[in-house]
Amino acid sequence: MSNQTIAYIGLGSNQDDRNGIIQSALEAMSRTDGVRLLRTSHIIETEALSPYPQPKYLNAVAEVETMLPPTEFLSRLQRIENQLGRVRTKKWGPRTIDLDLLLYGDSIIEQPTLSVPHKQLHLRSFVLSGLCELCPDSLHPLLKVSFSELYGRLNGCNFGIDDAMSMLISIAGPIGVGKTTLTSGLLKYLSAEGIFEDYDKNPYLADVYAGQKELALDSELYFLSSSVRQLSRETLRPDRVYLSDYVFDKALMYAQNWLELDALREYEKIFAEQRKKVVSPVLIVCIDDTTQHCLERIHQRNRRYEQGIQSGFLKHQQDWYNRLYADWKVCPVIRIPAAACLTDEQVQKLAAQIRYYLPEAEKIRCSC
Ligand code: A4P
Ligand code: MG
Repeated sequence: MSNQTIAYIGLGSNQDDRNGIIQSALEAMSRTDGVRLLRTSHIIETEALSPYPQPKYLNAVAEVETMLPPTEFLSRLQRIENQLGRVRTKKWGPRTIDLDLLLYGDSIIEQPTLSVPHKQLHLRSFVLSGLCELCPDSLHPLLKVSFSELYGRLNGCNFGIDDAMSMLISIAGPIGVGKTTLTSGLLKYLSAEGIFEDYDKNPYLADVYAGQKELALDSELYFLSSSVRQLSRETLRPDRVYLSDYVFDKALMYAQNWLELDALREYEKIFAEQRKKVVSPVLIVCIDDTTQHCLERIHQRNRRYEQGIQSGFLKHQQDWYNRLYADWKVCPVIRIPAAACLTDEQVQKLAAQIRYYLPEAEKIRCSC
């Protein structure tokens, strides 16, 4: 039996001769006993992920084969960092070279000095783009999701989640896709507080659906003020996790659908002001399904005013969500087919994934 393991190392440099230092680190790795350098990704320039301004990084990922045990391998990497002049100043400070052990086969290692897979890799495009070049279809050992899918969730961004932020996770998708059902299902496995859109209290809604367009602005403003109340920084406590069955931004989609141009301009101004008051989600889960299936659910649940909804309106909603999330830079977005979050087991697995996107303190707080 082979005692060789394939491992991946993230390289980053934002000081001095960044390219030369990365090349030196790769050479030093290939000269290390018990390590064989197999392949490297392209070197890319990336904006620093940092709470304060610092120079851009060069980043790359290397694939190696090694017979060294993981802790031994990490200490060799740290020796290379030291040889190349790494001085540890402050956490996330500029560095000549940073070598992170991203993956060690499929191993899951949780020790005081070593966590594998690297704890932040699913939040960092500068790491995932290299992994996607080398092993796009391999699965993250804990999330059981391919690196190409993890990369797609980030839209080229890097996220660092701060413990002091309010933790809002929002479920998105067109009417009838199953947002409220999924939210309720997830709450069984996440100790989070549910936030449900109170559509049934909107006194204008039924009349608007029945064709009274002159009430559309009142209806949309009613929804807006209700969701601002539910999602505002004043309402959500920084030490809690919240799960909402809608995303704040979709208010604009409905306004665009219902309002005449003048009313829409007025609404957009109010929306932009109100948006400043609400907490941004740290994660969005967007459910996808066919318009036919959404229509079937709408007919089944039989809310009277929804029964006139046509498939064109649902298609428009799907397109709108697709456009929004094709360029979403606020947080990672998990796209999930409705058929993949039906059973209890599927929902439980999704809850475990969601928990993994929260910072350490919240992962613990949020575990049931
Ligand atoms: N450690 C635990 N697990 C690992 C692992 N899998 N690989 C421990 C490497 N080290 C691991 O690391 C701190 C401690 O983490 C080590 O003692 C080790 O036992 P460090 O390199 O000494 O210190 P650090 O730099 O403060 O932390 P770290 O974790 O390396 O920082 P990050 O999280 O890697 O962030 N922006 C861009 N664009 N590109 C970058 O490469 N890098 C960082 C550094 C921030 N922003 C960046 C980039
Ligand atoms: Mg490091």
